[in-house]
Amino acid sequence: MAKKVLITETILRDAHQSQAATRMRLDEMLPMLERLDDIGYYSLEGWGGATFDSCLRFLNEDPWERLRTLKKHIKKTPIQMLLRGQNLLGYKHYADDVVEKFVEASIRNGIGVIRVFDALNDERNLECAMKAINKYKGDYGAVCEATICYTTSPVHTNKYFVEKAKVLEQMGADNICLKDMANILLPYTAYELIKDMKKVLKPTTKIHLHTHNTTGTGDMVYLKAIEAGCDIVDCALSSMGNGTSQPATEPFIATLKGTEYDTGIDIEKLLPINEHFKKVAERLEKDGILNPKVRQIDVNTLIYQVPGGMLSNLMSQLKQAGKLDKLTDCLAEVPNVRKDAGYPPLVTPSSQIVGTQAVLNILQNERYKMVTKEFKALMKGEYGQLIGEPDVEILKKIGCEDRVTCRPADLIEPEYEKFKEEMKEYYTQEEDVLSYALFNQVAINFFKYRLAKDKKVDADLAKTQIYPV
Ligand SMILES: [Mn+2]
Repeated sequence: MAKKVLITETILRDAHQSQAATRMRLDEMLPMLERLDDIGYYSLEGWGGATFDSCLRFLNEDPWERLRTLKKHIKKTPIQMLLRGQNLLGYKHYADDVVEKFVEASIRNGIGVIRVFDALNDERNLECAMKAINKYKGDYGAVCEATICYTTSPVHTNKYFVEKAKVLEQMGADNICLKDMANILLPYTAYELIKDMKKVLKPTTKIHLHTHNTTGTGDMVYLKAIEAGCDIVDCALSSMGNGTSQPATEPFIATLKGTEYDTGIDIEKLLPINEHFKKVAERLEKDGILNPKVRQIDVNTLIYQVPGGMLSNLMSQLKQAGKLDKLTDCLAEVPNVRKDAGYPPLVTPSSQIVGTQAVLNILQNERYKMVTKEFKALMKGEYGQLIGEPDVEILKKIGCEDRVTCRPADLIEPEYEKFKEEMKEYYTQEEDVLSYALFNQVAINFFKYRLAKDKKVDADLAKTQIYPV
């Protein structure tokens, strides 16, 4: 039976987040939006992740205005976003009223697929966002895509992932995304895992696979996953594909052409679009934002199971301390810390928390002599439930015997009105409150810039440009 494989194009979000610190500007996307809309992709990932932060912090763009503009030009293909569960697009848990308002505003402004994940795979951190997506999606035909972060450990068995998929489906997921942020999922493992997931999920529930090509296995992972019944895969146009980004779109479409999995996408239509993004990539390289090295295969992750971004963080921390010679010791300490903490998947923010703690353990010559505030919070259960049991002796040593066992957001009072009050002098739309809730001072700085530009009250501030023209 012929089974058309669907493709999500990530050139507008993860491709430049992974290769160029999320610095692609809206004006660099605009000329190609109608063409991208005509390709026949399942979705165009274009918002969420780090784009929101980058718009406010570096690009002087209103992220909501970016979304509305994308929607104006992309009429047929759903725009996809990445949402960090109860953290939304920020770095801490928010109260439920803020989560609901954020989801509603995202859908109302044009999001068609919301991919929602939690770094610890604690479904209680997805509950509120998923309920909100399902509450508002109907009016706009949006899709609720619940995510499982893939990782390896003695407790992360196929059975664990399959049960998790079933739970998320029961909670109201239309799609299940398997998110391999570090490219550690291997082709034959992917085959087995997706076969098993397909067996328990409803035939209408789509499986969406996300990986990168950091370690060079990405295309093979997709191919085996498709043979196992995977419905959708994430690719990035070759100008910003491969390496730390997604496997490239064009070779993958060519690979499937004429087979039972044929995507139906006309590869020739992609050529002019890719030519355009080649120029954007050149601009980013010229500005020192895109380092061509990100396109090379890096097998370190396959060996140390440490994601690329985390490895470079470790190295810079050690370099600062003048202890680069301790890198091997630190790499060996990472799996120990991870075990002590109940095997969290290594994705933001847990990757940084575990990595920094490993460095402290080595540099202090004593394990857990010093701990970061974040490591304590992780061990206490403030980020959510850890699937392995954290080490009791260590809990005692760092003063974490009193642990959080409820859904972390149950401890947060409603906070939307408080945020609204705090930023009222800059209020122009409900979305501004949400920008402020997530990025406080960074949002205020942007509001000031916007005010100056609109009212021309401070010509100098209004002229401020991040990039030379
Ligand atoms: Mn990714």
